[in-house]
Amino acid sequence: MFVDEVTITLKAGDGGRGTVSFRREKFIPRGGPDGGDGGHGGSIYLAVDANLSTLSHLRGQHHFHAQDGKPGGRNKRRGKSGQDATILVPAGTRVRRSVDGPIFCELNQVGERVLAAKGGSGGRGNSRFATSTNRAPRTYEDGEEGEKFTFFLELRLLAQVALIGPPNAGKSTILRAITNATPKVSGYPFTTLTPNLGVVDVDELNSFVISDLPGIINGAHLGVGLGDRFLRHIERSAVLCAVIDVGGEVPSDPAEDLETIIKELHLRNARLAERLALVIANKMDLPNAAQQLEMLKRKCHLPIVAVSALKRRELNRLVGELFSLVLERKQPTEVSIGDSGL
Ligand SMILES: Nc1nc2c(ncn2[C@@H]2O[C@H](COP(=O)(O)OP(=O)(O)OP(=O)(O)O)[C@@H](O)[C@H]2O)c(=O)[nH]1
Ligand SMILES: [Mg+2]
Repeated sequence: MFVDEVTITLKAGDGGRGTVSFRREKFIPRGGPDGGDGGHGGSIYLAVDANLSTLSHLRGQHHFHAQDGKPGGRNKRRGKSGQDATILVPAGTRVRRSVDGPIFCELNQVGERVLAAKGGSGGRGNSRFATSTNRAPRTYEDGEEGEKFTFFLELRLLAQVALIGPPNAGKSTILRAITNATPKVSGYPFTTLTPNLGVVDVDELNSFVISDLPGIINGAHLGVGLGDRFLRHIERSAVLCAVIDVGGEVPSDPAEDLETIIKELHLRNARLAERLALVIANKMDLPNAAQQLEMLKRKCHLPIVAVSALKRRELNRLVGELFSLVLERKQPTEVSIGDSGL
């Protein structure tokens, strides 16, 4: 499941209280004030962790506290400061203090760290209040309260790859097979009504995000079918990949399906068509597939990877090809899940 929004409350640590105390030494009958200051409360930071790709780790835990500072000690000793706390988030996390309020911050780069709630300062101990007229003050300060906020976090996933193609070509089946996402798959057109996103784990260190868009048909750029709204989403992905069904009943022509997709991309925006980098010939397990693949190869100038998403054939090769393309065109572009335009 993709968690795109979470609400958390943060309470930074309170400062420690200043202390009232007087020096007591053997041969000095009336020692001066020596109460130390309280320690500072711990602050809470938000920081980007390169290994996170969702906000789901924050689902079970909504409240975060940093440690309070300790009271001051005798001998002007400052109390111990509370430890800071750090909440890790994936790159692309947008933070607000109210649901539709202004953006408080956006964390996009690994290594970025933002102070989210500041710990309270420690209070002063009585040694700080001594004056020439008041040499034995009993005055002290309480520590300042740590800041307390509710934050709304929203993750804008970067979908480097978008799967596009005619309805029923098997786009969602591919997404299910190579990612942790579980979009609905069914044998009728327009099963997918809104884009789905999934993370492809290439190996232990590398992953990329891929989206599966609703089927594109003739006239999509004019809003036919589910149309235009989804072409808008493709515009944010650096690598476009056409999924074509090559297992259909003859005389269906997969090259024609591909032509339609390319034409629709062109009509929407010529630059989009240039981003089409790979054709996935799907349903290779079906009897007509080999013959239709040949037809497609004759007319298609793009690289083709032939797979069976259903039988999970050649999917490792597909993931390898997609990842090379992602590295080649490394230019993060955004798809926001939960985008109100969907
Ligand atoms: N035989 C065979 N069937 C497949 C393969 N991949 C997908 N299918 C079937 O094709 C049908 C459509 O699959 P989907 O993944 O829903 O297709 P889609 O492209 O997401 O379709 P829309 O969401 O409607 O655009 C389903 O019945 C799948 O089981 C495959 O490799 N071989
Ligand atoms: Mg689908």
